[in-house]
This record gives sequence, C-alpha cells and structure tokens, in this order.
Amino acid sequence: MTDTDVRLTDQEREAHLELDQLKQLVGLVPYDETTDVFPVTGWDSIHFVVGNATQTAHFYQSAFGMELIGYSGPETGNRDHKAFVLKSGSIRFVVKGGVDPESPLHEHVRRHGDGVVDISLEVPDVDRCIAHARSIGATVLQEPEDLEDEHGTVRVAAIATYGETRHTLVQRKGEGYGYTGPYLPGYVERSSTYVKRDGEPKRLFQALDHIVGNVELGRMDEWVEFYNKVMGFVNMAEFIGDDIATDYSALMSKVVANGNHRVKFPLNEPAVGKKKSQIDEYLEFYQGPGAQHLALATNDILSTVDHMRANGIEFLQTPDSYYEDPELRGRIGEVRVPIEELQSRGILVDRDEDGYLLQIFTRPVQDRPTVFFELIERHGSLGFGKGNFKALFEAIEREQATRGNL
Ligand code: TYF
Ligand code: FE
Repeated sequence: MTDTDVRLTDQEREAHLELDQLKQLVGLVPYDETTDVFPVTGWDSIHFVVGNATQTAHFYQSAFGMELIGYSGPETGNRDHKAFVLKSGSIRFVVKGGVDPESPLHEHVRRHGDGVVDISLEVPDVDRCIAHARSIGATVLQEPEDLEDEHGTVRVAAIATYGETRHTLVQRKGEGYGYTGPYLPGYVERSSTYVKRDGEPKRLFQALDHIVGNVELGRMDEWVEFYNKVMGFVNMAEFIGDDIATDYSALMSKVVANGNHRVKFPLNEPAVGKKKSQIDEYLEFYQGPGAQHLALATNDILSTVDHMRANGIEFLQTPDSYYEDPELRGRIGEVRVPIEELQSRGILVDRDEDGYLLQIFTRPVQDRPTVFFELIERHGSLGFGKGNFKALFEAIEREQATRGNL
C-alpha cells in the first residue's frame, strides 16, 4: 500500500487544504478501501439542535470565526425550523432551532438542552452502507433517498447511534450524483453579515479531528462493537482501561476510527470511583448518551487560542505545577515554541513514539455541563493526549465541583 491511497475530499480541496498539511492536522493513514464493508470518505457535517439557532449561529461566527454559507427556514419554505450552515476549513456545522411551536426540535432541547443530533458522514455508496448496516441489525432511521434541486442530486440515508444521535450518510458523487449548491437541497446560499475584528485570520481551525461520545456505564464495549461490525471501524491503540480509571479518571475510553483515520470516535463510559464521574454528570444533564466534545484541528493553536479568548471563549485552566513538573519537561523534549508560550495560555502537551500534540479544552458552551470543544495541533502524534489525562481530568473535576456536581 502507498500514500496514494490517501486523497483529499472535495470539502478539503474546496477549503484549499494540502494533502501533506491535512495528514499532519488529523493524522491520516493509508488503508485498503477495497476490503472496507462500509467505506467512509470523511465528515460531511455536524448538526446541532439548540434553543435559539439565530443566536447560536452568531456565536459560531463571532467567537469561533466560522463563516455563514447556507440557510433554510420559513423564508425558503421550511416552516418547521431555522437552520444555519457554518464553515471553517473542511468543517461544516448545521445549527437548527424550532420555529413552529410544534416543531419536534423543541422536545429535543427540552430533554437534552443544546446538543449534537447528527454526525453526518460522506460515503461513496449509500446503498451499500445501508445494506451492510441492515445485515448486522443496525437501526435504519431513514431509507436511502435522492434529494434534488437545481444544483444537483445527492443520495442520503441515516442510521442510529448512541442515545438520540444519528449518522446521516451523504453520497455526493458517482453515477447520477453531484452537487454544486452551498450544502444540500433545501438550503439556500447565505453569507455572513458579521464582520471579523481587524487582524483575525480567515479561519481559526481547518478540520475536524474527532468527536467523543459518552455512553452509559457498562456499554462502551457494545458501542465499540457497533462501530467495528456495522461501520467497519478499526480500534485505535489509545484507551483508558480500568487500571487508569480507578486511580483518577473515573472514566473508561476506547477509540474507533474509519480506515483512513479521518473520522475518529473515542467512546467514554463512567467508571465507578471515589467521586462522581464527569461522564455521569454529562449523562445526568444530557438525559442520556450523546456527543461530549468535538476536537478542532488547527495548525497554529497559539494564535487560535488567543483569538478565541479575545472573542470571549473560556478555556479550562492548567495549573503552573503542570509545566514545572520535571517528568513532563523530560518526556516532552523540544516542541515548536518555548514551554512558557504554552503555559501562559494553558495549552497541554503530550508526546508518544510518533511525535507530539498540543491541546486545550473549552468550558461547556451551553447552559448544561454537557458539550465542549477541544483545539488540537498534531505534530506526528496519532494519539489523544494520554499523558494529559490526569491533569485534564483534575481540571474538569475542579469545574465539576464549582457546579456542585462532584
Ligand atoms: O478525546 C480524548 O480522548 C481526549 C481526552 O472526558 C479526553 O481529548 C477524554 C475524555 C474526556 C475529556 C477528554
Ligand atoms: Fe479529545
């Protein structure tokens, strides 16, 4: 197998990303697509249901530097809800909020608060994926169907995953398929009226690295098996077993990825420990399993953090003792900036046999202590910051305590 097996997706090419850059950003690996039972090209879009999409769309523009590219709502014939499509590099978010008082979206918000309802993936063959998923016994939520408008035709279907989360599968290529509109049929082009502050770069992150799912106690392995069997995902080396869990983390975690590792899903379950797990806090406030954090890949995490902070985003605090620890200094070695640059911003650093990574975590971005974001800058490391788990979980638990949930 050669590196020619790794190609840019259309979304990545349209975002002017280079293959070498993308490989570094999200840790792509070559793999043999011909034996894949459920080939996945990459992320298509992430759908959030929120209490007020009009305002949340502003937040992703003003605080996250994303660009508004599409819209669906009453003015376009969609009387149920408003949906705003936001873009940064190859990432698309769709933010939805109910307009019709009877919209089912309100029930989702009442139960879960703001959250991720759909981790939509681009696939080369929807029917093949659905046939395979069905043969394994997966729940098909939407049968394959063509969506069409003046910009072209796409084929979509959806399967259920943990909680009330789904994977919509979108086929944009192949015989009879192709789409040149802003997002999908039903959405019109719409551009930002929000104007960036002077000096803010065109985008603050380029790609999506991973999305973590929180599932109930004892069910992590079932979901790992779901991704293995139904979606042909492979297990990645990094995991938190009960050895680490009982000491400090109060969670167990395993990671699955599609063949080329573009799509990576760590899956957490609470561990029974001394204190109430951060995963239990999530499950209680989300009223069940759901997406916990989305990791955004940037090639300049220092600048991204500075701009997001200036835009009002709050990150978890890292104590000075983390940076002063001789064990960390020895293990990390040389990174691209002096460690003081990381310390002043609270950026975490980890190194493994393949290289290093820099990462930082936001506070929850809605009223409930549920969904948050991670920024990640990879330099060869294909991991998730295992060396930081202790410091990170201590920081999360400090915040949990301030909410009275520990
Ligand atoms: O995605 C990961 O595995 C890392 C670490 O509740 C992590 O970002 C794992 C669990 C968690 C918070 C962060
Ligand atoms: Fe992460």
